[in-house]
Amino acid sequence: MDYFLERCTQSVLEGDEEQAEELARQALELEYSPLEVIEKGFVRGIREVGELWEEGTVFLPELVMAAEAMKRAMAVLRPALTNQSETLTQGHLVIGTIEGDIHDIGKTLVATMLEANGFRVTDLGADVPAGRFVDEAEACGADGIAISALLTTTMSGQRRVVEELEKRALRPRFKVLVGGAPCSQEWAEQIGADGYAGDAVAAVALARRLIGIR
Ligand code: B1M
Repeated sequence: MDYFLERCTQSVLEGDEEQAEELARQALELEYSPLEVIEKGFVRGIREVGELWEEGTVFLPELVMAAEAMKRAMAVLRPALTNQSETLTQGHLVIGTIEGDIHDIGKTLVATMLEANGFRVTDLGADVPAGRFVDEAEACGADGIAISALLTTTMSGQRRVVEELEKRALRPRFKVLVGGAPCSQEWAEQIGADGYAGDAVAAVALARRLIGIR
C-alpha cells in the first residue's frame, strides 16, 4: 500500500489529531484525490480502530480520539470535495443520522459527496427524531430524505421516518434512502424505503437513480 496513505491510516489509529490534519493538508498539496485519501487512508484507520475495539484491544477513549482525528482530517478535505461540485442542481436531499445515534462521520461524508455531485443537501446533523426529518423535508421542499444509522439499536428509527411520511400522506412525494453499517437492501425493502446505499459513492448513484437530474 502507498506509504502516504498508510501514514493517514496510522494517524487515525493513533488518535493523533494534529498529524491527521497535517497529512490531510499534505495530501492536497501532493494532489491526491481527496476521496481516495479519505477512503483508502483515514476511513481505513477508523474501521481498524472499530475492529480493535470490538475485540477488546482498545477502549472507548481511544475510539473517541480516533474519531476526532478522522474529523480533523475531514474538515481539511471536505472543501476540496465540494469544489468538484457541478453547477446544475440534481435535486435536494435532507440528510441526518437517526435519533439515539451520534455517529456522524459517514453521514457527513455522504452529504459531502452528494454536494460534490451537484445535489443540494440540508444536513440535520446526528440524533435526529423521525418527525424532524419529515418537518424539514417539507419546509425546504426537498425531493428525498437520506437517513443514516450505525447501530442495530437505532436502525428501527429509519422505519419510523417511513411511517411518519405515510401518516402525513407524504409517502410518494419524498424518496427515502437509507444507509449505515447495519443496513442492507433487504432492510430497505422491509421498511418500505426506496433504496439502500453501502457507501458514499453508492449513495450518489442511488440519489441519481431515484431523484434524477432536475
Ligand atoms: Co461507535 N459503534 N459506538 N462510536 N463506532 C460502531 C458503529 C460499532 C460497529 C463498533 C463495533 O462494535 N465494532 C458499534 C455498533 C454495534 C452495533 O450496533 N451492532 C458501535 C457502538 C456499540 C458504539 C457505542 C454504543 C459504544 C458505547 O458507548 N458503548 C456508542 C454509541 C453512541 C451513540 O450513537 N448513541 C458509540 C460511540 C462512538 C464514538 C462516539 C466513539 C465514535 C463516533 C464519532 C462520530 O461519528 N462523531 C464511534 C465510532 C468512530 C465507531 C466506528 C469505529 C467507526 C464509525 C465510522 O465513523 N466509520 C464504528 C465501527 C465501524 O463502523 N467499523 C462504530 C467511518 C465512516 C466513513 O463509515 O459510518 O460506515 P460509516 O459510513 C459509510 C457507510 O456506512 C455509508 O457511507 C459511509 C461512507 O462510505 N453510509 C451511508 C453511512 N450513512 C449513510 C447514509 C446513506 C447512505 C450511505 O443514506 C442514503
